[in-house]
Amino acid sequence: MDKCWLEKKVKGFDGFVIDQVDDITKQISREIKLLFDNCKENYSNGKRIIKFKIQNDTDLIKDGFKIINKNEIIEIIGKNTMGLLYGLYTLYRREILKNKYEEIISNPDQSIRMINHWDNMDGTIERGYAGESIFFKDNSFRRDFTLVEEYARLLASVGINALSINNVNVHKIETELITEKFLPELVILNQIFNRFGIKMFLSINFASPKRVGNLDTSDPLDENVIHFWKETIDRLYRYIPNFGGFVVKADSEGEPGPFTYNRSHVDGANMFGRLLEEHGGLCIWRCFVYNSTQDWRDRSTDRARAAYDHFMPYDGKFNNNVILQIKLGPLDFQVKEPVSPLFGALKKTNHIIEFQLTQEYTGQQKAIYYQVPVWKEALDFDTQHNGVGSFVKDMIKENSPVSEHSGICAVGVVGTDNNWTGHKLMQINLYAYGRLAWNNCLTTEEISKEWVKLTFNLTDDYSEILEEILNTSRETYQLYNAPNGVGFMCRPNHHYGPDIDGYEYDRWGTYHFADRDGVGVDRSKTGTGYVEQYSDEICDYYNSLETCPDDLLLWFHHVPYTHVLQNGKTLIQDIYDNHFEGVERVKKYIEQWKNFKEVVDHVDFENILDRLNEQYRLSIEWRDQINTYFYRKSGIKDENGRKIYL
Ligand code: GCW
Repeated sequence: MDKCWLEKKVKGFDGFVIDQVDDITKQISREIKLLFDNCKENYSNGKRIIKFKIQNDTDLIKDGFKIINKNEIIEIIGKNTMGLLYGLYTLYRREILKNKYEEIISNPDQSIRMINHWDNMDGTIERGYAGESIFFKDNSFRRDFTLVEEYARLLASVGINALSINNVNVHKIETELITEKFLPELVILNQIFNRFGIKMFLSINFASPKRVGNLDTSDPLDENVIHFWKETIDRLYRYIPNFGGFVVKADSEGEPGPFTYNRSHVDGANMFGRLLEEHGGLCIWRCFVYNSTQDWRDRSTDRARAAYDHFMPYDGKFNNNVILQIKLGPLDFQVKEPVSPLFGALKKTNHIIEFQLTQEYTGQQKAIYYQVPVWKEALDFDTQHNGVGSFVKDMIKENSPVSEHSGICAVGVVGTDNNWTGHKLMQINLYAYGRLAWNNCLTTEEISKEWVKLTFNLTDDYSEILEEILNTSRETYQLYNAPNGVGFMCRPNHHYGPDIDGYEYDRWGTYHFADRDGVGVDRSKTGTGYVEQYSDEICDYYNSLETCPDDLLLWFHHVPYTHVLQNGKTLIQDIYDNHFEGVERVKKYIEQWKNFKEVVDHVDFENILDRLNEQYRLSIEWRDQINTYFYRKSGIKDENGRKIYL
């Protein structure tokens, strides 16, 4: 498999010394052999050597490290052994990037830095576009432990420390993952992850007591149900004493949950919380709960309100080891959504923000879509809940009663494809996710520069072009997609390509309400009232047509096609302009990429070119369907007389 950003070797170090001996320090020796050329173990007489030391340094928090570079001796100091490993990966990066430094002090900004796999045991991956599951095959384990180990290395090298291996939609066979029959193999996987400081979690089925425990109920307050879960959890921890815990998707899109028994999500989550607590485990409970059997005629229900409406009333009621997992936006990983109003509002409940690495709605590993701009938009958003400067990235930990039980998680992207992510360039999202979760202040440009340098061997001119393509890719994708934040104009079910009315009369609660006069969802104070879920300041900002940003206008308001935006254009003209421009940009990416033929690996070159051609084809489809649709609805011509089909 492709070694991604760990391909190159560091030269010029003579040896290294580590005092401590445990699994992680053994791991450090292995890593040095893989990443450094001719660097001898237990050797301190050379010119350039690395010394590893555990120290209770007051500058450091858990997993943090210092690197001190003095007279050719590099000292890596960790608060714990994982700090040493993270320090080593950082040293590796600095050497490859040729960054100069004397002292680095680095602590993670977020405690939980997790990946959720949506892998099924038959080997498929829900919303996966990079091959099959690296964990499972034929309703069992794949048993390619080398692959798992290579993956664990990639994750640890960017600071990821938690992972759930199976889909949150837990089907029949996966429901049995918690039973005796699968535990021995889970032990093996866990050992691999452990060596890289990664905690392993399982997604569980809320209805397991009925489905595998032969009970007639899964009511979380029923004694037999509690007993079933206690036995299950105790057994899991007998096999895997440092098991992470459970991820739970309950009462969501047909998955079972406490509502079946007229119980609340607090009843459900705390039942797990109490049982897991004895073992130091966590219950990660998803907030993706909404009515997925809505009637499009019903204008009073607004899906965007759902997470807040369901969970806000229970703030402060959850156990200390229960963590709410909240999708970045209130709908579902659209190209453009406002941040979930739960951030900043939730004040007494542990929580993590959820991103999506796999490109479900954003090109399915065919389009270039570098996600740091999306994530930064969310993390840097000022909720103004505690006055100006109440940024989401801070609110997450400050408002979690146990700040170690807060952080970030992201839906996984890798599969068995040789380059892991289907599209070679989209390896950047996995890399960037870890880097940004560790250091929330890194910029879009800093991360792409690092990744390009670590991954390719390009001169500065070429690097700059590639970085530019990556840095602008989200904006490009946004230009030719559903306009001005309205969302969901994709094909139903598989979500690839445009189908403007595909969800308009369906049950999923994702409508755009276009008619002959205008388009958009009225979520203002006089509409569904969604906007009131934000702090007063943010509510006013989005509620007013004067201040609501152009690219979120149709998320919050239904406006006429002739409405004049802040950029001075009418809405209809903005839709046309953006869609023409989006396609031109993709065309330019292709022209630019063609010049890389001689300077990158042949397989990578072809992989990226093929996918760019497909992105171009689909961007034209988006442009023409959207432009024609709105031209037909509005009857208003493009001011610039470009081709719009009738
Ligand atoms: O958007 C939806 C996806 C589902 C996914 C769900 C979720 C795993 O289309 O495939 O199910 O989100 O996040 O639970």
